[in-house]
Amino acid sequence: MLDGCVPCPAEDAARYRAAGYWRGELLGDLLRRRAATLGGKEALIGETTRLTYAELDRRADRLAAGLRGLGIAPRDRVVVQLPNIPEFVVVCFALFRLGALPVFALPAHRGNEIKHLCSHSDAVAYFIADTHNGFDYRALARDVRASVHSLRHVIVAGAAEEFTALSGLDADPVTLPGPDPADVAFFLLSGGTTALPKLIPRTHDDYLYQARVSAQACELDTGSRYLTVLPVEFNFPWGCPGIIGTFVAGGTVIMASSPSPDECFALLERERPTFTSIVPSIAHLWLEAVEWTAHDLSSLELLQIGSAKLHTSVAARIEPAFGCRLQQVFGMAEGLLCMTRRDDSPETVLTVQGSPLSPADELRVVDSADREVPTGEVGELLTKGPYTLRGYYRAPEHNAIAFTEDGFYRTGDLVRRTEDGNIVVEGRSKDVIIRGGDKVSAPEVEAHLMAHPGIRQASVVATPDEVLGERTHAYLIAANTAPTLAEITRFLLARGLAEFKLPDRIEVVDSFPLTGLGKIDKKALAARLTAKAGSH
Ligand code: OOB
Repeated sequence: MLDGCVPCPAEDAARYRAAGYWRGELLGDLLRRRAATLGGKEALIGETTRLTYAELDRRADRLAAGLRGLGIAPRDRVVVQLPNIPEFVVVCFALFRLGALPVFALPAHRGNEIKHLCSHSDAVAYFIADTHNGFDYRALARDVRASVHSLRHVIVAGAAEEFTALSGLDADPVTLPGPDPADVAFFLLSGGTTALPKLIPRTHDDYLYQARVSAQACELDTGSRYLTVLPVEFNFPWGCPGIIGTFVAGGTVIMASSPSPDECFALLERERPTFTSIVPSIAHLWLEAVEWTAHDLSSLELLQIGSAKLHTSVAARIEPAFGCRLQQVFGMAEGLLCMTRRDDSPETVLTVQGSPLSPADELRVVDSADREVPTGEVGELLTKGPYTLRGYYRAPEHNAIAFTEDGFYRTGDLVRRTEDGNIVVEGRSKDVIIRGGDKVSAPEVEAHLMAHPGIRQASVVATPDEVLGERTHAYLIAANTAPTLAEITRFLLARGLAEFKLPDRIEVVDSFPLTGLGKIDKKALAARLTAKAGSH
Protein backbone atom coordinates (compact mmCIF):
# COMPACT_ATOMS: atom_id res chain seq x y z
CA MET A 1 0.00 0.00 0.00
CA LEU A 2 1.02 3.61 -0.62
CA ASP A 3 3.45 4.97 1.99
CA GLY A 4 1.64 6.91 4.69
CA CYS A 5 -1.44 4.64 4.61
CA VAL A 6 -2.35 2.00 7.19
CA PRO A 7 -3.11 -1.30 5.45
CA CYS A 8 -5.88 -3.63 6.57
CA PRO A 9 -4.35 -6.47 8.64
CA ALA A 10 -3.72 -9.58 6.51
CA GLU A 11 -6.16 -11.81 8.39
CA ASP A 12 -9.07 -9.36 7.96
CA ALA A 13 -8.19 -8.82 4.30
CA ALA A 14 -8.15 -12.61 3.73
CA ARG A 15 -11.58 -12.89 5.37
CA TYR A 16 -13.05 -10.12 3.19
CA ARG A 17 -11.65 -11.78 0.06
CA ALA A 18 -12.84 -15.27 1.04
CA ALA A 19 -16.35 -13.89 1.64
CA GLY A 20 -16.34 -12.33 -1.84
CA TYR A 21 -16.48 -8.73 -0.53
CA TRP A 22 -13.15 -7.77 -1.99
CA ARG A 23 -13.00 -9.06 -5.54
CA GLY A 24 -9.69 -7.74 -6.78
CA GLU A 25 -11.44 -5.49 -9.30
CA LEU A 26 -10.47 -1.95 -10.30
CA LEU A 27 -12.65 1.14 -10.32
CA GLY A 28 -11.28 2.01 -13.78
CA ASP A 29 -12.43 -1.36 -15.14
CA LEU A 30 -16.00 -0.90 -13.87
CA LEU A 31 -16.65 1.47 -16.74
CA ARG A 32 -14.93 -0.82 -19.22
CA ARG A 33 -17.19 -3.70 -18.23
CA ARG A 34 -20.34 -1.60 -18.51
CA ALA A 35 -19.18 -0.25 -21.88
CA ALA A 36 -18.77 -3.84 -23.11
CA THR A 37 -22.35 -4.85 -22.28
CA LEU A 38 -24.29 -1.56 -22.22
CA GLY A 39 -22.17 0.53 -24.60
CA GLY A 40 -25.04 2.42 -26.24
CA LYS A 41 -26.81 3.19 -23.00
CA GLU A 42 -26.75 6.69 -21.51
CA ALA A 43 -24.37 6.74 -18.55
CA LEU A 44 -23.97 10.41 -17.72
CA ILE A 45 -26.07 13.49 -18.37
CA GLY A 46 -24.93 17.05 -17.69
CA GLU A 47 -26.34 20.42 -18.62
CA THR A 48 -24.91 20.38 -22.12
CA THR A 49 -23.45 16.86 -22.44
CA ARG A 50 -24.93 13.38 -22.75
CA LEU A 51 -22.51 10.45 -22.75
CA THR A 52 -23.19 6.76 -23.34
CA TYR A 53 -21.15 4.17 -21.45
CA ALA A 54 -19.05 3.62 -24.59
CA GLU A 55 -18.39 7.36 -24.97
CA LEU A 56 -17.57 7.85 -21.29
CA ASP A 57 -15.22 4.87 -21.37
CA ARG A 58 -13.46 6.26 -24.43
CA ARG A 59 -13.19 9.76 -22.98
CA ALA A 60 -11.61 8.32 -19.82
CA ASP A 61 -9.07 6.36 -21.88
CA ARG A 62 -8.16 9.35 -24.00
CA LEU A 63 -7.75 11.65 -21.01
CA ALA A 64 -5.68 9.03 -19.16
CA ALA A 65 -3.32 8.98 -22.16
CA GLY A 66 -3.24 12.78 -22.24
CA LEU A 67 -2.43 13.02 -18.54
CA ARG A 68 0.33 10.46 -18.92
CA GLY A 69 1.69 12.63 -21.70
CA LEU A 70 1.86 15.50 -19.19
CA GLY A 71 4.02 13.30 -16.99
CA ILE A 72 1.41 12.35 -14.39
CA ALA A 73 2.45 8.95 -13.06
CA PRO A 74 0.91 6.10 -11.04
CA ARG A 75 0.50 7.04 -7.35
CA ASP A 76 0.90 10.77 -8.01
CA ARG A 77 -1.64 12.71 -5.95
CA VAL A 78 -3.94 15.07 -7.81
CA VAL A 79 -6.31 17.48 -6.07
CA VAL A 80 -9.69 17.57 -7.82
CA GLN A 81 -11.98 20.52 -7.09
CA LEU A 82 -14.72 20.55 -9.69
CA PRO A 83 -18.40 21.41 -9.49
CA ASN A 84 -21.08 18.87 -10.49
CA ILE A 85 -20.15 18.56 -14.15
CA PRO A 86 -19.59 15.41 -16.24
CA GLU A 87 -15.88 16.27 -16.50
CA PHE A 88 -15.52 15.29 -12.84
CA VAL A 89 -16.40 11.70 -13.68
CA VAL A 90 -14.17 11.62 -16.77
CA VAL A 91 -11.23 13.04 -14.78
CA CYS A 92 -11.64 10.53 -11.94
CA PHE A 93 -11.86 7.52 -14.22
CA ALA A 94 -8.88 8.75 -16.24
CA LEU A 95 -6.87 9.07 -13.02
CA PHE A 96 -8.05 5.63 -11.80
CA ARG A 97 -6.85 4.07 -15.06
CA LEU A 98 -3.56 5.84 -14.79
CA GLY A 99 -3.22 4.75 -11.16
CA ALA A 100 -2.87 8.40 -10.11
CA LEU A 101 -4.77 9.28 -6.96
CA PRO A 102 -7.51 11.94 -6.87
CA VAL A 103 -7.74 13.91 -3.62
CA PHE A 104 -11.30 15.23 -3.40
CA ALA A 105 -11.70 18.87 -2.42
CA LEU A 106 -15.09 20.57 -2.11
CA PRO A 107 -15.98 23.43 -4.48
CA ALA A 108 -16.54 25.55 -1.35
CA HIS A 109 -12.92 25.17 -0.26
CA ARG A 110 -10.60 28.14 -0.53
CA GLY A 111 -6.89 28.84 -0.09
CA ASN A 112 -6.70 27.64 3.49
CA GLU A 113 -8.04 24.18 2.68
CA ILE A 114 -6.60 23.73 -0.82
CA LYS A 115 -3.05 24.71 0.17
CA HIS A 116 -3.22 22.22 3.01
CA LEU A 117 -4.57 19.41 0.79
CA CYS A 118 -1.99 20.06 -1.92
CA SER A 119 0.96 20.30 0.41
CA HIS A 120 -0.08 17.48 2.74
CA SER A 121 -0.46 15.13 -0.22
CA ASP A 122 2.47 16.58 -2.28
CA ALA A 123 0.01 16.96 -5.14
CA VAL A 124 1.52 17.28 -8.61
CA ALA A 125 -1.66 18.54 -10.27
CA TYR A 126 -4.82 20.46 -9.38
CA PHE A 127 -8.08 20.31 -11.38
CA ILE A 128 -10.47 23.27 -11.26
CA ALA A 129 -13.32 24.80 -13.22
CA ASP A 130 -12.69 28.29 -14.61
CA THR A 131 -15.51 29.89 -12.62
CA HIS A 132 -18.45 28.53 -10.71
CA ASN A 133 -21.14 30.31 -8.69
CA GLY A 134 -19.39 33.60 -9.35
CA PHE A 135 -16.03 32.45 -8.00
CA ASP A 136 -12.89 32.45 -10.16
CA TYR A 137 -10.92 29.29 -9.32
CA ARG A 138 -8.00 30.42 -11.47
CA ALA A 139 -7.28 33.21 -8.98
CA LEU A 140 -7.30 30.62 -6.20
CA ALA A 141 -4.97 28.38 -8.23
CA ARG A 142 -2.48 31.25 -8.68
CA ASP A 143 -2.33 31.69 -4.94
CA VAL A 144 -2.03 27.94 -4.31
CA ARG A 145 0.67 27.45 -6.93
CA ALA A 146 2.75 30.24 -5.46
CA SER A 147 2.99 28.41 -2.15
CA VAL A 148 2.88 24.69 -3.00
CA HIS A 149 6.07 23.66 -4.73
CA SER A 150 5.08 20.10 -5.65
CA LEU A 151 2.32 21.42 -7.91
CA ARG A 152 3.38 21.16 -11.58
CA HIS A 153 0.04 21.47 -13.38
CA VAL A 154 -3.20 23.36 -12.93
CA ILE A 155 -5.79 21.87 -15.28
CA VAL A 156 -8.90 23.88 -16.02
CA ALA A 157 -12.34 22.80 -17.24
CA GLY A 158 -13.27 25.86 -19.30
CA ALA A 159 -11.19 28.95 -20.10
CA ALA A 160 -7.69 28.03 -18.91
CA GLU A 161 -5.89 31.42 -19.15
CA GLU A 162 -2.20 30.67 -18.35
CA PHE A 163 -3.00 27.12 -17.15
CA THR A 164 -3.56 23.83 -19.00
CA ALA A 165 -6.95 23.38 -20.67
CA LEU A 166 -8.66 20.08 -19.87
CA SER A 167 -10.20 20.05 -23.33
CA GLY A 168 -6.73 20.06 -24.95
CA LEU A 169 -5.49 16.98 -23.13
CA ASP A 170 -6.97 14.25 -25.28
CA ALA A 171 -4.56 11.69 -26.74
CA ASP A 172 -4.79 8.32 -28.44
CA PRO A 173 -5.39 5.63 -25.82
CA VAL A 174 -2.35 3.70 -24.65
CA THR A 175 -2.09 0.51 -22.64
CA LEU A 176 -1.49 1.33 -18.99
CA PRO A 177 -0.38 -1.04 -16.27
CA GLY A 178 -3.29 -1.40 -13.85
CA PRO A 179 -2.84 -0.46 -10.17
CA ASP A 180 -3.23 -2.99 -7.36
CA PRO A 181 -6.94 -3.30 -6.33
CA ALA A 182 -5.91 -3.45 -2.67
CA ASP A 183 -4.13 -0.12 -2.97
CA VAL A 184 -5.52 3.40 -2.54
CA ALA A 185 -7.70 4.57 -5.44
CA PHE A 186 -8.49 8.07 -4.14
CA PHE A 187 -8.75 10.17 -1.00
CA LEU A 188 -11.91 11.49 0.62
CA LEU A 189 -11.87 14.34 3.12
CA SER A 190 -12.76 13.75 6.73
CA GLY A 191 -15.52 15.80 8.35
CA GLY A 192 -12.78 17.13 10.59
CA THR A 193 -12.27 17.11 14.32
CA THR A 194 -8.84 18.67 14.18
CA ALA A 195 -7.46 22.02 13.08
CA LEU A 196 -6.55 20.66 9.63
CA PRO A 197 -8.69 18.35 7.46
CA LYS A 198 -7.47 14.76 7.26
CA LEU A 199 -7.32 12.52 4.20
CA ILE A 200 -9.11 9.17 4.04
CA PRO A 201 -7.52 6.60 1.73
CA ARG A 202 -10.17 4.52 -0.07
CA THR A 203 -9.08 1.43 -2.01
CA HIS A 204 -10.52 -0.04 -5.23
CA ASP A 205 -11.54 -3.17 -3.29
CA ASP A 206 -13.26 -1.35 -0.42
CA TYR A 207 -15.03 1.30 -2.48
CA LEU A 208 -16.36 -1.11 -5.11
CA TYR A 209 -17.68 -3.27 -2.28
CA GLN A 210 -19.34 -0.25 -0.63
CA ALA A 211 -20.93 0.81 -3.93
CA ARG A 212 -22.15 -2.75 -4.59
CA VAL A 213 -23.77 -3.23 -1.16
CA SER A 214 -25.28 0.28 -1.30
CA ALA A 215 -26.71 -0.45 -4.76
CA GLN A 216 -28.22 -3.68 -3.39
CA ALA A 217 -29.67 -1.93 -0.34
CA CYS A 218 -31.32 0.60 -2.67
CA GLU A 219 -32.38 -2.15 -5.10
CA LEU A 220 -30.80 -0.45 -8.11
CA ASP A 221 -30.95 -1.94 -11.61
CA THR A 222 -30.33 -0.79 -15.19
CA GLY A 223 -33.50 1.31 -15.01
CA SER A 224 -32.17 3.34 -12.06
CA ARG A 225 -31.51 7.01 -12.74
CA TYR A 226 -29.58 8.96 -10.09
CA LEU A 227 -29.84 12.73 -9.69
CA THR A 228 -26.58 14.11 -8.25
CA VAL A 229 -27.54 17.08 -6.07
CA LEU A 230 -24.85 17.25 -3.36
CA PRO A 231 -21.27 18.19 -4.32
CA VAL A 232 -19.87 15.10 -6.10
CA GLU A 233 -16.70 15.02 -4.01
CA PHE A 234 -18.75 14.05 -0.98
CA ASN A 235 -18.91 10.29 -0.21
CA PHE A 236 -22.74 10.25 -0.14
CA PRO A 237 -23.34 11.21 -3.84
CA TRP A 238 -20.15 9.57 -5.09
CA GLY A 239 -20.65 6.06 -3.79
CA CYS A 240 -23.56 5.49 -1.34
CA PRO A 241 -24.68 4.22 -3.91
CA GLY A 242 -24.56 7.54 -5.81
CA ILE A 243 -22.61 7.71 -9.05
CA ILE A 244 -20.38 4.66 -8.61
CA GLY A 245 -23.28 2.50 -7.37
CA THR A 246 -25.41 3.58 -10.35
CA PHE A 247 -22.59 2.54 -12.70
CA VAL A 248 -22.34 -0.78 -10.83
CA ALA A 249 -26.05 -1.31 -11.58
CA GLY A 250 -25.73 -0.11 -15.20
CA GLY A 251 -28.06 2.85 -14.62
CA THR A 252 -27.84 6.52 -15.63
CA VAL A 253 -26.45 9.52 -13.72
CA ILE A 254 -27.89 13.01 -14.12
CA MET A 255 -25.94 15.93 -12.66
CA ALA A 256 -27.61 18.97 -11.12
CA SER A 257 -25.33 21.98 -10.69
CA SER A 258 -27.06 23.18 -7.53
CA PRO A 259 -29.58 21.81 -5.00
CA SER A 260 -32.08 24.58 -5.74
CA PRO A 261 -35.64 23.26 -6.11
CA ASP A 262 -35.98 25.28 -9.34
CA GLU A 263 -33.19 23.38 -11.03
CA CYS A 264 -33.72 19.98 -9.42
CA PHE A 265 -37.49 19.86 -9.90
CA ALA A 266 -37.10 20.84 -13.57
CA LEU A 267 -34.54 18.03 -13.96
CA LEU A 268 -36.90 15.60 -12.24
CA GLU A 269 -39.53 16.37 -14.83
CA ARG A 270 -37.20 16.37 -17.83
CA GLU A 271 -34.78 13.54 -17.06
CA ARG A 272 -37.04 11.34 -14.88
CA PRO A 273 -34.50 10.33 -12.19
CA THR A 274 -35.69 7.52 -9.92
CA PHE A 275 -33.61 8.41 -6.85
CA THR A 276 -31.44 11.05 -5.27
CA SER A 277 -29.61 11.81 -2.01
CA ILE A 278 -29.82 15.04 -0.04
CA VAL A 279 -29.14 16.45 3.45
CA PRO A 280 -31.91 17.49 5.88
CA SER A 281 -31.48 21.24 5.22
CA ILE A 282 -32.11 20.66 1.50
CA ALA A 283 -35.09 18.48 2.40
CA HIS A 284 -36.51 21.54 4.22
CA LEU A 285 -36.10 23.70 1.13
CA TRP A 286 -37.64 21.08 -1.13
CA LEU A 287 -40.58 20.49 1.22
CA GLU A 288 -41.44 24.17 1.03
CA ALA A 289 -41.04 24.35 -2.73
CA VAL A 290 -42.94 21.16 -3.50
CA GLU A 291 -46.20 22.70 -2.31
CA TRP A 292 -46.06 25.26 -5.12
CA THR A 293 -44.30 23.42 -7.89
CA ALA A 294 -45.97 22.80 -11.22
CA HIS A 295 -43.27 20.25 -12.15
CA ASP A 296 -44.03 16.56 -12.43
CA LEU A 297 -41.90 14.82 -9.78
CA SER A 298 -43.52 11.42 -10.20
CA SER A 299 -40.37 9.65 -11.44
CA LEU A 300 -38.84 9.82 -7.95
CA GLU A 301 -39.11 6.46 -6.18
CA LEU A 302 -36.52 6.86 -3.43
CA LEU A 303 -35.24 9.89 -1.53
CA GLN A 304 -32.15 9.24 0.59
CA ILE A 305 -31.56 11.72 3.43
CA GLY A 306 -28.46 11.72 5.60
CA SER A 307 -25.34 13.52 6.80
CA ALA A 308 -27.15 15.22 9.71
CA LYS A 309 -29.94 14.12 11.98
CA LEU A 310 -33.34 14.07 10.27
CA HIS A 311 -36.01 14.92 12.79
CA THR A 312 -39.00 12.60 12.91
CA SER A 313 -41.45 15.43 12.23
CA VAL A 314 -39.59 16.35 9.03
CA ALA A 315 -39.13 12.69 8.06
CA ALA A 316 -42.91 12.18 8.33
CA ARG A 317 -43.56 14.85 5.69
CA ILE A 318 -41.33 13.33 2.99
CA GLU A 319 -43.37 10.44 1.63
CA PRO A 320 -46.70 12.32 1.47
CA ALA A 321 -45.07 15.38 -0.16
CA PHE A 322 -42.95 13.59 -2.76
CA GLY A 323 -44.96 10.42 -3.27
CA CYS A 324 -41.74 8.40 -2.91
CA ARG A 325 -40.04 6.23 -0.34
CA LEU A 326 -37.78 7.82 2.29
CA GLN A 327 -34.49 6.21 3.25
CA GLN A 328 -32.44 7.48 6.19
CA VAL A 329 -28.68 7.21 5.74
CA PHE A 330 -26.12 7.51 8.50
CA GLY A 331 -22.69 7.47 6.96
CA MET A 332 -19.19 8.84 7.04
CA ALA A 333 -16.40 9.35 4.54
CA GLU A 334 -14.32 7.06 6.78
CA GLY A 335 -16.50 4.10 5.78
CA LEU A 336 -19.41 2.67 7.75
CA LEU A 337 -22.83 3.17 6.17
CA CYS A 338 -26.17 2.49 7.80
CA MET A 339 -29.44 2.72 5.85
CA THR A 340 -33.08 1.98 6.45
CA ARG A 341 -34.50 -0.62 4.02
CA ARG A 342 -37.61 -1.13 1.96
CA ASP A 343 -38.98 -3.83 4.28
CA ASP A 344 -38.62 -1.66 7.42
CA SER A 345 -41.94 -0.58 8.94
CA PRO A 346 -42.97 3.06 8.27
CA GLU A 347 -42.40 3.81 11.96
CA THR A 348 -38.83 2.44 11.78
CA VAL A 349 -37.97 4.52 8.71
CA LEU A 350 -39.10 7.69 10.51
CA THR A 351 -37.28 7.08 13.77
CA VAL A 352 -33.94 5.34 13.16
CA GLN A 353 -30.84 6.06 11.05
CA GLY A 354 -30.66 2.52 9.67
CA SER A 355 -28.61 -0.64 10.02
CA PRO A 356 -25.11 -1.39 8.70
CA LEU A 357 -24.74 -2.48 5.09
CA SER A 358 -22.30 -5.34 5.48
CA PRO A 359 -22.57 -8.49 7.58
CA ALA A 360 -18.86 -7.91 8.24
CA ASP A 361 -19.36 -4.41 9.72
CA GLU A 362 -18.37 -4.66 13.38
CA LEU A 363 -20.02 -2.13 15.68
CA ARG A 364 -19.42 -1.44 19.35
CA VAL A 365 -21.27 1.12 21.44
CA VAL A 366 -19.05 1.97 24.40
CA ASP A 367 -18.82 4.14 27.53
CA SER A 368 -15.93 6.47 28.30
CA ALA A 369 -13.80 3.50 29.40
CA ASP A 370 -14.42 1.70 26.08
CA ARG A 371 -16.70 -0.87 27.76
CA GLU A 372 -19.70 -1.95 25.69
CA VAL A 373 -23.02 -0.63 26.95
CA PRO A 374 -26.23 -2.70 26.81
CA THR A 375 -28.55 -2.47 23.78
CA GLY A 376 -30.71 0.65 24.08
CA GLU A 377 -28.15 2.68 26.02
CA VAL A 378 -26.26 5.60 24.54
CA GLY A 379 -22.52 5.38 23.99
CA GLU A 380 -19.84 6.24 21.45
CA LEU A 381 -19.94 4.22 18.25
CA LEU A 382 -16.74 2.38 17.33
CA THR A 383 -16.54 0.50 14.05
CA LYS A 384 -14.37 -1.69 11.89
CA GLY A 385 -15.16 -3.42 8.62
CA PRO A 386 -14.48 -4.16 4.96
CA TYR A 387 -14.96 -0.56 3.78
CA THR A 388 -13.86 1.39 6.86
CA LEU A 389 -10.39 2.95 6.95
CA ARG A 390 -7.66 1.69 9.28
CA GLY A 391 -5.86 5.00 9.46
CA TYR A 392 -5.79 8.52 8.00
CA TYR A 393 -3.10 9.39 5.47
CA ARG A 394 0.20 10.63 6.93
CA ALA A 395 -1.29 11.06 10.41
CA PRO A 396 0.34 8.59 12.83
CA GLU A 397 -0.21 10.78 15.90
CA HIS A 398 -3.86 11.38 15.22
CA ASN A 399 -4.36 7.70 14.26
CA ALA A 400 -3.14 6.70 17.71
CA ILE A 401 -6.16 8.44 19.24
CA ALA A 402 -8.73 8.02 16.46
CA PHE A 403 -8.49 4.20 16.50
CA THR A 404 -8.53 1.59 19.23
CA GLU A 405 -5.59 -0.77 19.53
CA ASP A 406 -7.59 -3.45 17.75
CA GLY A 407 -8.31 -1.17 14.79
CA PHE A 408 -11.79 0.17 15.54
CA TYR A 409 -12.44 3.71 14.29
CA ARG A 410 -13.80 6.06 16.97
CA THR A 411 -16.65 7.79 15.13
CA GLY A 412 -17.26 10.46 17.80
CA ASP A 413 -20.99 9.81 17.34
CA LEU A 414 -23.17 9.06 20.35
CA VAL A 415 -25.70 6.44 19.35
CA ARG A 416 -27.94 3.75 20.72
CA ARG A 417 -28.74 0.43 19.17
CA THR A 418 -32.31 -0.81 18.96
CA GLU A 419 -33.34 -4.44 19.52
CA ASP A 420 -33.77 -4.94 15.78
CA GLY A 421 -30.20 -3.83 15.03
CA ASN A 422 -30.82 -0.26 13.97
CA ILE A 423 -28.79 2.77 14.98
CA VAL A 424 -30.28 5.94 16.43
CA VAL A 425 -27.94 8.95 16.52
CA GLU A 426 -28.32 10.79 19.83
CA GLY A 427 -25.48 13.28 19.78
CA ARG A 428 -21.75 13.71 19.32
CA SER A 429 -18.68 13.57 21.48
CA LYS A 430 -16.47 15.07 18.75
CA ASP A 431 -15.88 18.78 18.41
CA VAL A 432 -17.70 19.23 15.10
CA ILE A 433 -20.62 21.42 14.10
CA ILE A 434 -22.93 19.95 11.46
CA ARG A 435 -24.20 22.99 9.63
CA GLY A 436 -26.63 21.75 6.99
CA GLY A 437 -24.67 18.77 5.70
CA ASP A 438 -21.36 20.62 6.06
CA LYS A 439 -18.99 19.57 8.82
CA VAL A 440 -17.21 22.41 10.59
CA SER A 441 -14.27 21.53 12.82
CA ALA A 442 -14.50 23.76 15.91
CA PRO A 443 -10.73 23.64 16.65
CA GLU A 444 -9.98 24.74 13.09
CA VAL A 445 -12.22 27.82 13.34
CA GLU A 446 -10.93 28.60 16.85
CA ALA A 447 -7.32 28.57 15.64
CA HIS A 448 -8.15 31.07 12.89
CA LEU A 449 -10.13 33.29 15.26
CA MET A 450 -7.28 33.40 17.75
CA ALA A 451 -4.95 34.66 15.01
CA HIS A 452 -6.95 37.92 15.13
CA PRO A 453 -5.14 40.54 17.22
CA GLY A 454 -8.40 41.56 18.94
CA ILE A 455 -9.19 38.05 20.15
CA ARG A 456 -7.50 36.46 23.13
CA GLN A 457 -9.50 33.23 23.29
CA ALA A 458 -12.23 31.64 21.18
CA SER A 459 -14.56 28.74 21.73
CA VAL A 460 -16.83 27.65 18.91
CA VAL A 461 -20.00 25.67 19.58
CA ALA A 462 -23.19 24.64 17.78
CA THR A 463 -26.41 26.54 18.26
CA PRO A 464 -29.69 24.85 17.24
CA ASP A 465 -31.24 26.05 13.98
CA GLU A 466 -34.55 25.02 12.50
CA VAL A 467 -33.39 24.78 8.89
CA LEU A 468 -29.66 24.03 9.05
CA GLY A 469 -29.96 21.86 12.16
CA GLU A 470 -27.03 23.71 13.69
CA ARG A 471 -25.23 26.99 13.21
CA THR A 472 -21.82 28.12 14.37
CA HIS A 473 -21.64 30.33 17.45
CA ALA A 474 -18.29 31.76 18.51
CA TYR A 475 -17.74 32.79 22.13
CA LEU A 476 -14.86 35.24 22.30
CA ILE A 477 -12.71 36.82 24.97
CA ALA A 478 -11.45 40.07 23.52
CA ALA A 479 -7.81 41.18 23.78
CA ASN A 480 -8.71 44.89 23.78
CA THR A 481 -11.49 46.24 21.59
CA ALA A 482 -13.60 43.30 20.46
CA PRO A 483 -13.93 42.97 16.66
CA THR A 484 -17.42 42.91 15.11
CA LEU A 485 -18.83 39.92 13.23
CA ALA A 486 -18.32 41.77 9.93
CA GLU A 487 -14.64 42.39 10.77
CA ILE A 488 -14.16 38.78 11.77
CA THR A 489 -15.82 37.58 8.58
CA ARG A 490 -13.49 39.72 6.45
CA PHE A 491 -10.49 38.55 8.46
CA LEU A 492 -11.33 34.85 8.09
CA LEU A 493 -12.10 35.14 4.37
CA ALA A 494 -8.75 36.88 3.88
CA ARG A 495 -7.12 33.88 5.57
CA GLY A 496 -8.72 31.69 2.88
CA LEU A 497 -11.24 29.94 5.08
CA ALA A 498 -14.19 28.34 3.25
CA GLU A 499 -17.37 30.33 3.69
CA PHE A 500 -19.36 27.53 5.32
CA LYS A 501 -16.92 27.63 8.25
CA LEU A 502 -17.54 31.30 9.12
CA PRO A 503 -19.20 31.85 12.50
CA ASP A 504 -22.87 32.78 12.14
CA ARG A 505 -22.83 34.68 15.40
CA ILE A 506 -20.28 35.94 17.91
CA GLU A 507 -20.70 36.70 21.59
CA VAL A 508 -18.06 38.48 23.62
CA VAL A 509 -17.72 37.21 27.19
CA ASP A 510 -15.32 37.93 30.07
CA SER A 511 -14.48 34.33 30.80
CA PHE A 512 -15.33 30.76 29.81
CA PRO A 513 -16.83 28.15 32.13
CA LEU A 514 -14.19 25.53 32.90
CA THR A 515 -14.42 21.80 33.54
CA GLY A 516 -12.96 20.20 36.67
CA LEU A 517 -9.78 19.65 34.64
CA GLY A 518 -9.54 23.33 33.73
CA LYS A 519 -10.53 22.89 30.07
CA ILE A 520 -13.17 25.10 28.43
CA ASP A 521 -16.52 23.52 29.25
CA LYS A 522 -18.09 23.43 25.78
CA LYS A 523 -21.06 21.46 27.00
CA ALA A 524 -21.94 24.30 29.37
CA LEU A 525 -21.50 26.85 26.55
CA ALA A 526 -23.68 24.81 24.18
CA ALA A 527 -26.31 24.32 26.91
CA ARG A 528 -26.61 28.13 27.27
CA LEU A 529 -27.48 28.36 23.58
CA THR A 530 -29.95 25.49 23.69
CA ALA A 531 -31.63 27.10 26.72
CA LYS A 532 -31.80 30.43 24.87
CA ALA A 533 -33.28 28.76 21.77
CA GLY A 534 -35.86 27.01 23.95
CA SER A 535 -36.93 30.25 25.64
CA HIS A 536 -37.74 32.03 22.31
C1 OOB B 1 -21.52 11.90 5.80
O1 OOB B 1 -20.17 11.84 5.86
P1 OOB B 1 -19.19 12.88 6.57
O2 OOB B 1 -17.86 12.23 6.56
O3 OOB B 1 -19.33 14.21 5.95
O4 OOB B 1 -19.71 13.04 8.06
C2 OOB B 1 -19.83 11.94 8.92
C3 OOB B 1 -20.55 12.35 10.18
C4 OOB B 1 -20.93 11.19 11.05
O5 OOB B 1 -19.87 10.74 11.83
C5 OOB B 1 -22.04 11.83 11.86
O6 OOB B 1 -21.48 12.66 12.86
C6 OOB B 1 -22.74 12.70 10.86
O7 OOB B 1 -21.78 13.00 9.86
N1 OOB B 1 -23.90 12.03 10.24
C7 OOB B 1 -25.14 11.96 10.79
C8 OOB B 1 -25.94 11.27 9.86
N2 OOB B 1 -25.16 10.93 8.80
C9 OOB B 1 -23.93 11.42 9.06
N3 OOB B 1 -25.62 12.41 11.96
C10 OOB B 1 -26.94 12.15 12.23
N4 OOB B 1 -27.76 11.50 11.38
C11 OOB B 1 -27.31 11.04 10.19
N5 OOB B 1 -28.14 10.38 9.35
O8 OOB B 1 -22.16 12.74 6.39
C12 OOB B 1 -22.18 10.84 4.99
C13 OOB B 1 -21.42 9.97 4.25
C14 OOB B 1 -22.03 8.98 3.50
C15 OOB B 1 -23.41 8.88 3.49
C16 OOB B 1 -24.17 9.76 4.24
C17 OOB B 1 -23.56 10.75 5.00
